[in-house]
Amino acid sequence: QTIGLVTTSLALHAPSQVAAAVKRYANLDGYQVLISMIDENVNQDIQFAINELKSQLVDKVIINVPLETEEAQRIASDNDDIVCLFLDVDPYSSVFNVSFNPADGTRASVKHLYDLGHREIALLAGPETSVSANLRLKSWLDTLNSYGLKPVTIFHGTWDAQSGYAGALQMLRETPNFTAVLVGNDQMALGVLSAFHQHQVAIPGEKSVVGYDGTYESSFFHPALTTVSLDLDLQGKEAVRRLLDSGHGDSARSSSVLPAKLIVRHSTG
Ligand code: IPT
Repeated sequence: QTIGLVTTSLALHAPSQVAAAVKRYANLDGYQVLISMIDENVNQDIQFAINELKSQLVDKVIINVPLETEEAQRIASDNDDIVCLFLDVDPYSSVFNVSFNPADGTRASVKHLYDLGHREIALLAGPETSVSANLRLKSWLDTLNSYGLKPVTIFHGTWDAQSGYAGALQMLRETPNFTAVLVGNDQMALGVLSAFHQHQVAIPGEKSVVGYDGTYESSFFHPALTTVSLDLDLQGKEAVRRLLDSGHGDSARSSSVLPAKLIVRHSTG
């Protein structure tokens, strides 16, 4: 028996860790996993990927691609001959999903910086096309606002280290007075650390850095990254379990919102 996984680029650490978990837990249940990777958030590609899986007689598919609620709803109804479970949609939408609370970890990270005395905080969010990136950004802004603060600046990157590096350099040039930066994911935070090292900016002496994802590698960054940790292994596990349980009709399709939690390491002070 086989389940499908349609995923965004596996060059990104979070989706690759989710794919590894999906494969592991599916195998434990006696299922194989067929993976179809797409590069861009283009609907055509998703349907193409789903069709590819359907042609292999796959009737249960996990979709880890950033999707607005309406797009996800359309994909689910266009493919009502199979079960689609979404991993990167608004957690509180009506589509069948297993996703992360976008607010608990972000709130804790802002509070952490506030309690350390930071008031000049810069934001480096993920791409504007990503639902999760926007939800994280919104929660940062709401929490800063609740402390009577506004961000020094807001940048958007593309999830990879290069974009974090470029964003940090631009911040150093344009608004160098910030004392901390909240970053939308660990890979971009890696690029930020690199830019700061290159410009002899002490971390956390001069600037603190907070990542997001808690990917395995983030504890080996220098300094070890303070980050909002997502249990990506648990997301894969829950997705497989809920997908396999969904065989028994619509009522068996129960979504789940997993917690995100701040891990304090050495990049903040
Ligand atoms: C999200 C990651 O947080 C981010 O780092 C990036 O890898 C992105 O996925 C790729 O789409 S996690 C997602 C399940 C919200």
